[in-house]
Amino acid sequence: MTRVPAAVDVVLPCLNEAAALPAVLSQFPPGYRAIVVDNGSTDGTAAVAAALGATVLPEPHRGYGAAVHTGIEHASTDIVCVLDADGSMSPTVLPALVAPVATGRARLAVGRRIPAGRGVWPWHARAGNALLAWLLRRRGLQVRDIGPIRAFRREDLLALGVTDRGFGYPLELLIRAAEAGWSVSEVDIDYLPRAAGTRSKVSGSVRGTLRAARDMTGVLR
Ligand SMILES: Nc1nc2c(ncn2[C@@H]2O[C@H](COP(=O)(O)OP(=O)(O)OP(=O)(O)O)[C@@H](O)[C@H]2O)c(=O)[nH]1
Ligand SMILES: [Mg+2]
Repeated sequence: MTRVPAAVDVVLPCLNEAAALPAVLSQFPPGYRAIVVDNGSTDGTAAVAAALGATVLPEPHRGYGAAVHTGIEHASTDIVCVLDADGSMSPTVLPALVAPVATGRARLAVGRRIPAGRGVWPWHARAGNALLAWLLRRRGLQVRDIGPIRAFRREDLLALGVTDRGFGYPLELLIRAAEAGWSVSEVDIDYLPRAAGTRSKVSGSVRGTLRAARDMTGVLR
């Protein structure tokens, strides 16, 4: 099992990312196909994505997990990736995440964000993230980030049965992977400033951080 897949669907959860999508989609490696899941954006995200050739799915239920889950359900490739659409990470790193899954070295590959420059990753978000990663390592999963970029086999992921539909989704996914004894490969990736003209929904604001903390705490209970 060392072949490189001919096609990989990439799920992009999107809430008002029209300004970021052109640069993100233009960097897709050959064979990687964008599925933009639009969560009621009001900035023309869906039209921009469609004009750039992405598959666009509307998701009426708000929340990161709701969008990601819908995208994975609609994906049709064996291996699927998930990537933030705000320009904070480049799709050019996706093949490095797909490789360990394609060869069978890992059931799940996740990106470990390495901030490219100061101010990219607010301290409160980073501290919470480090604490959660430590809790996961105590459960036997060797990760240093609860990152929003990952690759996996579609059937595997759907069988894990992640139920959170908000910002607890990435943490619940890792907890379930640990419980299922999955091999997880963590790949260093550059964490870039989000695209100009887009607004943070999560860690860039106190409100967003509190929402993510609430969702994640719910997962840990
Ligand atoms: N579908 C959907 N996507 C969302 C929602 N909230 C955020 N997103 C998307 O999820 C991704 C991550 O959201 P961000 O706002 O970048 O969150 P973050 O990376 O923690 O915060 P920043 O550090 O400010 O970038 C982006 O692609 C958003 O467009 C939501 O409610 N629904
Ligand atoms: Mg972001």
